[in-house]
Amino acid sequence: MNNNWLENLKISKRQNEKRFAVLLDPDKIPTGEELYKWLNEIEQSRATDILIGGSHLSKGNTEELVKNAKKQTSLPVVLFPGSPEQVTEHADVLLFLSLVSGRNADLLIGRHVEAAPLIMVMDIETIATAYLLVGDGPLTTAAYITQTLPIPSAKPELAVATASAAVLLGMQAIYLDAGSGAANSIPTEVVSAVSNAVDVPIIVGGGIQDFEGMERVWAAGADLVVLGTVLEKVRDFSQLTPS
Ligand code: 1GP
Repeated sequence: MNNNWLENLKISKRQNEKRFAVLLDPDKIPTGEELYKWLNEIEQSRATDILIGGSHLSKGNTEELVKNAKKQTSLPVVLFPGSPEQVTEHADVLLFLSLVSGRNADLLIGRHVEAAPLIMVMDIETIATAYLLVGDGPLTTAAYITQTLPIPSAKPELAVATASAAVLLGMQAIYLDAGSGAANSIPTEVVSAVSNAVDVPIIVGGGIQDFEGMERVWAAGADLVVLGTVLEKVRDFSQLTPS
């Protein structure tokens, strides 16, 4: 099992080279010619990574989308799976997520036990990732589907304690998520508190709308910023260039 993606992310972190991922939700992105055009635009944008997955999929085909993203772009394709069914070895990297902000045993370890025998025989870089939902509502799909309470935004110390525990348990990256389409992105105070407390790469997403929003979380210590909803709606990178 190689670990190139994580090593590269650590190098980016050390060199303060901020990265930006486009999240493709298999349920919400176009197919056919439209998908082809969108993947070309992603390839030509300043995006450094592609994440694929969703907390709740009803019709999308993750494996097909991964294969298309691999074929039509040169960016690393990173799985961000909401369930074991979304795991495919055609991606470069698997974020093996444990929902450490919640107390749902299934999402802390249960699904992982189901998926592990398959993952062990796959040739895919697998990164133990602590996944923290943070926010105060309105209720996001992620919070509803996982049936967990997010960490309150005004309590950075709870996010720090949670992220620290995850690192002590051996987790290799932290994903701070306000939830897809969240009304408010993660407060910069939470990002900077977690970034100051732990050394592992920090991924931040949820509710980020524009370049200024990305810059704010980068400046607070995020190493990789993830954008999904805003790009699904407009499929246009112009709001992500400095004004
Ligand atoms: C969701 O962090 C991702 O898990 C991206 O969120 O869709 O709000 O950009 P958005």
